[in-house]
Amino acid sequence: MENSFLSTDGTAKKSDFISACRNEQHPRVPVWFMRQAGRSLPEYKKIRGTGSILEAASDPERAAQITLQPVERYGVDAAILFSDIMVPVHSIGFGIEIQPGIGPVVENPFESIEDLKRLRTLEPEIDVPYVGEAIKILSQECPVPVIGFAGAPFTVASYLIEGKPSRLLEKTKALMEQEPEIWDSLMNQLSDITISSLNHQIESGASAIQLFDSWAGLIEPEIYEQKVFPYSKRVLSSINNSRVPKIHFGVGTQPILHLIAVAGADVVGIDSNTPIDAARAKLGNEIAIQGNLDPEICLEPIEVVEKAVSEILKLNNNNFGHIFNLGHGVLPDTDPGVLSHVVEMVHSHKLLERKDG
Ligand code: 1CP
Repeated sequence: MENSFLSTDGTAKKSDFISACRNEQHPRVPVWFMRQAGRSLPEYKKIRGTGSILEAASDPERAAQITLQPVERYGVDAAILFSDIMVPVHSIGFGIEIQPGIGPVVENPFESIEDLKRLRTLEPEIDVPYVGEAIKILSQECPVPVIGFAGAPFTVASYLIEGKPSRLLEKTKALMEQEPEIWDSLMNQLSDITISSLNHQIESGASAIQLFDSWAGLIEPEIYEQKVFPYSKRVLSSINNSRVPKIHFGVGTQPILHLIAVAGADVVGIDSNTPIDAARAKLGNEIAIQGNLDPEICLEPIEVVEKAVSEILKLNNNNFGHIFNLGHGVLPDTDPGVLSHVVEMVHSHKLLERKDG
């Protein structure tokens, strides 16, 4: 069944989320939230422990439990594995820490050709066995599809080069322009790591994958096309299982939306500045869209949230290829009650049956 996902016991379960990824008919709009695991949930804080997120994510039982928390609390239509985009490069020993309140920090950032030696092929069963184990636990316990994910080569490269979160990406831009051969080698190595990581998650039971190229919109469209797009395309075209929907997401991608799609996505994730109807005008009605409630709006009074949710559902215009989500991740101060209300609102909005059957 196309609109279902398989659990490891071999039973096929129907899923509005999978149907929407495939732009097929289903009764109600599916919804999940980027960064729904962790963050503001009190039940997360209880079991999170005091170590780094990288430690919490490397304990498969705990990672599976955290992944399930938003499914249980909000009733979302998909779970996203509790992990981080830096896990694969961390696991091969690049020297990454995730600092609370900051994000990924690299002790010795990537600077020169010598640093290529610090990267190697990812052997998932040896380097990140806990990722597969967490997904296997979830295949048994999670009532909705589990989304596996990876950072796209560009976004991961930007952290390795900048050494810490940056919105200017000056060093990254300098390297890609001034050292094209080093850039190509770095991006190829990161592409191989990303492909191994995603295929491992799928083999372990992930029912969909999302490629996060969070910062793809921070570079000029022409540069994106030459220096970033080819690698993301290779990653998406190297997914072994064609049944697994592929979601491709970035912030500020309006000018490059067609490239985000033709890189090989089944679903294009859009940010809050890209109205759904504008995205469809660029992409056509065949490809599914994921998004795009502004996470900042979730901090506003509930009437403001309701209005914004209704507006998005209206702009979607009864299209089956819509997965409701935020335009970027849940903000740490978000009241979980607001997200529960958003899920109720989205679920109570009925999609009309397609006349063509
Ligand atoms: O729903 C979930 O929270 C699932 C797990 C998850 C995901 C999907 C985490 C846990 N991180 C991510 C993806 C991720 N990590 C992205 C892509 C999504 C996005 O754009 O937000 C990015 C860019 C990162 C890098 C990262 N890791 C940041 C952002 C830094 C920046 O440049 O602004 C941060 C703050 C982290 C740390 C992190 N990752 C995850 C958690 C729960 C945390 C917080 C740290 C902690 O609890 O110790």
